Amino acid sequence: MTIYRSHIADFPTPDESLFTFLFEGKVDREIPGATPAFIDAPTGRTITRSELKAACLSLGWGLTNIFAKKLGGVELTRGDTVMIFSPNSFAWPFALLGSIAAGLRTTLANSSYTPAELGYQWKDSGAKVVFTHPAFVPTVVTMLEAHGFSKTETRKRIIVMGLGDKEAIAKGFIHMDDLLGKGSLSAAERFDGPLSNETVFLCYSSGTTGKPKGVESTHKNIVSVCLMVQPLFPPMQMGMDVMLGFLPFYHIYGAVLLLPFMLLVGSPVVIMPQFEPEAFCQNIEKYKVSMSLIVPPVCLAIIHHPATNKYNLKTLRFIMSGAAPLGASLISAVHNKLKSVGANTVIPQGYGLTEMSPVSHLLPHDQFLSKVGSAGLLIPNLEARLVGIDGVDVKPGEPGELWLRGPTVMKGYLNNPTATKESITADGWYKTGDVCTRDADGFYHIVDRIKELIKYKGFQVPPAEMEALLLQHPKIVDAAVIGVYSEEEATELPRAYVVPKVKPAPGAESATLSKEIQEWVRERVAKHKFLRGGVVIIDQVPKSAAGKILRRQLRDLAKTEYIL
Ligand code: 4UU
Repeated sequence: MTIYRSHIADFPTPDESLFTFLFEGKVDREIPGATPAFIDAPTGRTITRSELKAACLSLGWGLTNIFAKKLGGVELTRGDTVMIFSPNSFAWPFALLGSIAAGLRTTLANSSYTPAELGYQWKDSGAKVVFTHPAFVPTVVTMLEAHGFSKTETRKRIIVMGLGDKEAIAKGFIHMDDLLGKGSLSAAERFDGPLSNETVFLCYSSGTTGKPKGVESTHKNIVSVCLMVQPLFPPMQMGMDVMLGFLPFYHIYGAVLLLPFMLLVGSPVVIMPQFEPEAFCQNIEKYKVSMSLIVPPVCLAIIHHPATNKYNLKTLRFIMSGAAPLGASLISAVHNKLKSVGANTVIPQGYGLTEMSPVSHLLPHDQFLSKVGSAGLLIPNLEARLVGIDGVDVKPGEPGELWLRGPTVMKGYLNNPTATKESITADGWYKTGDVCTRDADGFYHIVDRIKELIKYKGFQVPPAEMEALLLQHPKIVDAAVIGVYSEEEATELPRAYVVPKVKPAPGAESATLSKEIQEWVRERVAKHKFLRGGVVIIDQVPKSAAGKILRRQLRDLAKTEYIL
């Protein structure tokens, strides 16, 4: 067995609840309460750390002492799960941290989910209540009604998100404002004490195979990862650095690095509802933004969008890309483009997985050009192995599946011991499903993915879920879904190979059926799952003797095809 470690010495991480860790003791002593924590990009509204802490303790009190007792909501007690279903907003961190202060688990749902997709996560996670953006209330109501809740019952399970903007929403629903300002969790009521094994986040990931599963990230996982990331992050200057936050908070990348991690380092996050090139550049100028976290397609926008030339981007010194591969040429191109407008920006990469809470590798900012294209170095406290298909560790420099061990490996998949056992060995190694090489300097390169997963712009598209959906189409008898890489969009695109009941003639007839299937899927799934890579009609899905789809064969086939 060859075990690799970080070049940075390991250190112990505390056994504290996430809330206590961020707002009590050492961190609280080091960062003044008057430091801005979050800024709402569209309005400029700002909240300081001490205001945030007070509001979260107040919301936590409201959730456990007012929601059921005074407002007719359902009872919420420690360990219950609440769902957050909203695009980024100023109210989002309050919903998360207020729930955490009250000892609740939070399950974070993609805000472009359809009622059916949301319903899957609602049921699987066992959530009792949904925090949602005012515009999304109808989706949640539809979802809850599909799960048998009456109109009155749905009102007990929805909390409309917002701070001081209650007038804007439909009457009859409980609003976050109704829970605020009525009391505050005392130290005794707060969620304190050793918590290493208690779940705080339940994000959904399909892992190496199958449908999305609830990833149980514990307080210890999240507290640890924040501390472990710090030594490889560029040093931040409190009072100087400003982070632009558009990555969705509901994905673990944003949920950890834009929220608890930034509260630990003490630099404010300017919250954008979503990525939009003009607003991105405008906000950098307006808020003198110095750093941002991105996914690879954002590089294309920076290179090609006219807004890059229109605004002052000189303050932008650091952007980190993660969640999908970013090629060396794109890194150089975006670096040069930013240089041409006067910004000397470093663009390192990070690598991670939901199951690793989520970061495991970071490229040091001062080596982003010398090690361009590398996913970086192992962060401290983690051990890594590169394992061949024979289960034996590969020789140095050779590609192998990355296995990881340490305090940030998830507790497991919720209510799914079989999947947990398949992905975490008895001695604690998490099998990533990604194939890497490690060079002589300890830098890792992600070279392949052996799991089924497709990533569209950093979002997971689980093939098994797409295939199950396609099999419900009346004209389809078999289907397989893979990802095809698009240079133009710097992302994989989901492509379906389908076997129709009645084979259409090649040409126009086939094209019509492909279009029809693409449209049918569009009506049923969140936008990141649209079959943007096309629908290809085939005679047979290649399968192993055991009936497993041979995705590799389809990927090879895809390389020879050109589809509009
Ligand atoms: C090639 O995408 C994530 C988490 C990403 C992340 C988080 C914090 C990156 C940097 C960071 O600092 O999680 P999931 O669960 O949605 O997807 C995980 C999968 C990986 O298994 C891998 O296949 O996404 C892919 N992936 C990458 N691939 C993630 N980062 C990279 C990368 N290069 N840099």
